[in-house]
Amino acid sequence: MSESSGRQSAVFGAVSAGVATLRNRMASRPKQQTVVQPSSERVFPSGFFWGTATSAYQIEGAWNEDGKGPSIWDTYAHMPGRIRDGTTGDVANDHYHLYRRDVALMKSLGASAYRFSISWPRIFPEGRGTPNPKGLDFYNRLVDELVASGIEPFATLYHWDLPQVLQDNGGWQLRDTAKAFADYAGCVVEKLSDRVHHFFTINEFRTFVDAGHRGHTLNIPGGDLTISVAPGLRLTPGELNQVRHHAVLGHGLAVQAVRANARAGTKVGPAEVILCAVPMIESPQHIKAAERATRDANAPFLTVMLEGKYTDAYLKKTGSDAPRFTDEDLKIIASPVDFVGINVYKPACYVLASDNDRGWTEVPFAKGHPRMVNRWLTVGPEAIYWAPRFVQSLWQAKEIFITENGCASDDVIAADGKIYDTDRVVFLRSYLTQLQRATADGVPVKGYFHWSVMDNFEWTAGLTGNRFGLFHVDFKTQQRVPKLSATWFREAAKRNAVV
Ligand code: PNW
Repeated sequence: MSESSGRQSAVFGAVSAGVATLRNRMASRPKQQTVVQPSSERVFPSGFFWGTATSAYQIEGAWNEDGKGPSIWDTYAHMPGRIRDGTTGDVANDHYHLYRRDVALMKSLGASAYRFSISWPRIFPEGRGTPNPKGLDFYNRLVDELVASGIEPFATLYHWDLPQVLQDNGGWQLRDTAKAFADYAGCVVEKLSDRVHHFFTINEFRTFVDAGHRGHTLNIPGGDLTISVAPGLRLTPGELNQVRHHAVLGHGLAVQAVRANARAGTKVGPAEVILCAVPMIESPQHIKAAERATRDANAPFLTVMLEGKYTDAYLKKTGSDAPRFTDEDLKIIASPVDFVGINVYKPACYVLASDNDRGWTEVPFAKGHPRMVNRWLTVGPEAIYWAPRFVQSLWQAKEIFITENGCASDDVIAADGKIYDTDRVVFLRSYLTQLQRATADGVPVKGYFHWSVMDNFEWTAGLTGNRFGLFHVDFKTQQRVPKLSATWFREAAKRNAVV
């Protein structure tokens, strides 16, 4: 309705007169700010860490500088046809040289924590022996910069970049690699634990082990998807189970190396991509079924690390392909940890209670079940509620970190120079709503690390395939531009709440 219209009817004229009277009345009242607020603020506990995450190979570049040895990812990315867009991590985000700028980006987000990984072959180009001082210097400088910026450093000791020399000798198929990993871990924590108070042993056991040594098949809407990563082997099931065993053994030995070499009070734990079975219906019998299914699904990794034994179901299922192990191995694998880190992107499956032997049945995904631009990223925000809940209920974890969560989007720079990644903002809000629900229910989640602070080398998708960052990166100019989601993250971190 327009008051300037010269063709007002009698009725409209009467309404206009009424509006004018109302406006006069309001003008005479003291000014009031009317802000529409959500009915309840979804606040996180005080001291909750708001962080972002990256890994060495995906951002550092400088692949052969300052005495660094080659890793299996240098080798793999240089093999023709392995990376979809033909790019490599040789330069990637050039973070090795631009780390100060990148820490400033994190500061601009109001982030209070940063999870990065240390490149094993930068420290030990030969996998073991004498550490390379220039490699250690880089992480010293990075940690100093973080601390000076008020950002708590969280370091991952292994994010898939095994020194190539160790792979040449047999890699994780050898028990000895677990021992070499622990020696490297002991050296790093001795140097950094005066400033770094949290160490993750290994990132995503399941992905680098299964996808690297046989091909990892994911259950996704519309069918299965098999992913492969370095070193790109196709082992037999029995050999694969032995590699799984050596990886968790490496974790346990590394936990012991941290206890022996780090400053008192240093905390250590794994960062595993938990397979979370989500109850399709939230009622007691279906919740119980999902909890059981989650324990079963994680048998070779989280379950054995936190229970000190392989489940009967896992040993029965693997039969003659079961890993060979001793009781002493199991004790090492289950060395007590201070926290459990979990990467949560998606529900592994939805389940319902069943009166079969195992007590649960899987619900097949509908073909049209929503996903993000990545084919594998099935949307299911409740996964980030149930995953930490089950980690607490199954294994009584004292502290839990969400070590990764995020999504790729097909970001484009709009005519006004901005990047409107509305899909990522909606993803973030729905997942963090569920995470806040977990903290409100008393689950001890201490922090959230968004994958990732900036677009980076997304493994076989390369530099341009899948952009996971809050900052857009132009890999030609190394320019970083905040996306809309960066603004969202900043506001959430500032308010310590879902926004
Ligand atoms: C994680 N899945 O990998 C890794 O830890 C990161 O290095 C990686 O960049 C990030 O997630 C995004 O992909 C995953 O298929 C790979 O479910 C695959 C899956 C999950 C995580």
